[in-house]
Amino acid sequence: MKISNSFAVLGSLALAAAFATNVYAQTTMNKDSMPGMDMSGMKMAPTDKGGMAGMNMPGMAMGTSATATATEGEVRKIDKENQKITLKHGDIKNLDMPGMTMVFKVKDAAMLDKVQVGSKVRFKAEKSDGAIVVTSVELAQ
Ligand SMILES: [Cu+2]
Repeated sequence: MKISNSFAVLGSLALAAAFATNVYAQTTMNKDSMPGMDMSGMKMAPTDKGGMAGMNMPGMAMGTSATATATEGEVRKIDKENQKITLKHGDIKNLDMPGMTMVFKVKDAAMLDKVQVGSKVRFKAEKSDGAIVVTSVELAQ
């Protein structure tokens, strides 16, 4: 019991360190394109197994800026030929869109290589020329 507790603490510390590094990288690299720092990428998936209670830092709250924030989703269909992906997604705050299942165009077909049908993902979607385009997608952990 004592050992596993230590592990949980170590894990939290490691994650906190990673978190700090991530924020640093984003603020230095994306100063212009990401006002208000997008930390949503660090939000833990609900499926995470225990030990994450200590990760509830205030800074990890969802961003409120109009910049695209990461949205949780699940891949339902992948259409590489047409550069499209069907996602069952949660609320997309920057687009004022409630959760639903829909088809998105992806900015880059290569983005589709890292996901599979059934993958839980975090993605960003933005309006571009009247269409909604997924600009980034990563596997949720
Ligand atoms: Cu939608």
